[in-house]
Amino acid sequence: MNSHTVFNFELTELQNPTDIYIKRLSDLKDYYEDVPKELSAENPILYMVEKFDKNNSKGHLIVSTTTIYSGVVGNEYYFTSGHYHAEKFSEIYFCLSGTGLGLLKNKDEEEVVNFSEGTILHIDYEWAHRIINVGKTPLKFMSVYTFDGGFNYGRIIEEGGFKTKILKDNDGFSVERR
Ligand code: M6P
Ligand code: ZN
Repeated sequence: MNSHTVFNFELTELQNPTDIYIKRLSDLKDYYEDVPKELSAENPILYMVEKFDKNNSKGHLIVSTTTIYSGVVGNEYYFTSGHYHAEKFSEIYFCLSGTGLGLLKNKDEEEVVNFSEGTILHIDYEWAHRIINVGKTPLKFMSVYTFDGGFNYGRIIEEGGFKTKILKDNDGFSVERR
């Protein structure tokens, strides 16, 4: 039987994921300000999501790990698409390894928080959330969220996207607001 244990800390791995998918640059090209032609042709994998979605129905919790690889598209560090939740349900992100930032957005308000190994980010249901890897190694985080929360990707686009850009700046990063 698929037991009640879902995560092994020593391996930092989900046990028996029920779904695994990757996101490539072609899936996110509209989110970046400048996509160089060569990189577009290369179409790198930007991140991978592994999910443990045992019941996939009302009332259940979903656990996932997301691994964002290290790299830039133009000047922008790799990030997740980011989304609002469709319903009023919050989420927890726990950074397992790497160096990153969390970008949170509630209508016109945007906040950037540190999100590196050991950080637990409590995401209130009003806030859209995106994670950016600003380090040289993959950034891996676990999330725990409800089936009932659902996803709303369109609302960020309707609002004109995230205005905060996280750019490569020498060896580090700079935060710019458009
Ligand atoms: C986490 C969770 C998932 C989400 C994934 C990637 O694993 O929040 O629900 O799908 O990150 O984030 P996004 O879908 O915004 O690209
Ligand atoms: Zn979410």
